[in-house]
Formats: sequence, C-alpha cells, structure tokens
Amino acid sequence: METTLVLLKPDCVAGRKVGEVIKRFEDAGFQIRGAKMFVPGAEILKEHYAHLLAKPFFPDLEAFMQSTPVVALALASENAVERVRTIIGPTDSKKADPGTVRGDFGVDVMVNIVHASDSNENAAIELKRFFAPDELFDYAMHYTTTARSAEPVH
Ligand code: IDP
Ligand code: MG
Repeated sequence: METTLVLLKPDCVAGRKVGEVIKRFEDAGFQIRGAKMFVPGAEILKEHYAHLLAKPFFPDLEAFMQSTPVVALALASENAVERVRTIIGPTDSKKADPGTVRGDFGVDVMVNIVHASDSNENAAIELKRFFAPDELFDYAMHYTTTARSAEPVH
C-alpha cells in the first residue's frame, strides 16, 4: 500500500466540487487516511512549490493558493501515487481528457482543482509537510456497533 498527498485547491473549494472530487477517489477504492482544511502559509507554499519559485507566475500561484482554505487529503491504495495522477489528468486542465478531475472541472494550467504528489519520494515529503504524525490514521475499512435496538434514537 502507498499513501499520497492530495490538496483540493481554492477553485475546488469555491466551486463546491470538494464532495465530487472526494467521491471519485472513494469510488476508485482509496482509503482516506487523513483530511484537514487550512489556508497554506507563505513558508509552506515556498517549500511546496520550490521548483516554481523562480517562475514569473509564482506570486499569482501563491495568491491563488491562499484565496480560500484548501483541503488536504492523505489517500491510500496500491500504486496510490500513479493512480491519483491518472485520475486527475495532466497539469493543464485544457489538455486533460474528459473524465479526469482536471478535464472535467479545471480551468487552465494554474487553476486546476487539485495537487497530487508526483512520486513516492515526494509523497513522503509532502505528507510530512501537511500532516502531523497523529493526523494520519491506520484503520480497517469496517465498523462495529454495540447498539442493540432497531428503533431510531430520538
Ligand atoms: P502538477 O500540479 O501537475 O504537479 P507542477 O508542474 O508541479 O504541476 O506545478 C504545480 C502547480 O503550479 C500546478 O498544478 C499549477 O497550479 C501551477 N503551475 C504550473 N505551471 C504553471 C504555469 O505555466 N502557469 C501557471 N501556473 C502553473
Ligand atoms: Mg507537481
């Protein structure tokens, strides 16, 4: 099993697509090992987008990423890194096929609904960046209940 890091970006949150995008991952069999909402600070964005710091669009990217809270997800499955990248499609939403998350909901190359780790090495780094150890859960995908009554609880 692998775990990968997904961020639901401000266009996803503001566009009310959080449920739809999470549904796609759940329907594809991913386990949610962690979930949280926050506005990413300047320092964390500089780290997270270090490979883009020198680009002229970096200030716009930072402003975009701070324009609403984002939702971070830790998603687990076999081959999670590669499977999530396939489900979301390529960076440029306009080049993403229909049926992919970015193809269906993204606007352009910056405004593209989701971030996802691109390698296992980066997934490990990014999970640490956005989740404390006690915010990541290992659990079986079944539940128990000790309730005995079939009557609804009022
Ligand atoms: P990825 O998100 O598909 O891994 P990266 O190249 O790592 O793509 O870029 C990170 C994010 O930076 C993209 O998802 C997008 O929001 C933004 N970005 C990347 N390239 C451009 C660009 O050429 N113009 C504007 N924004 C970009
Ligand atoms: Mg990337």
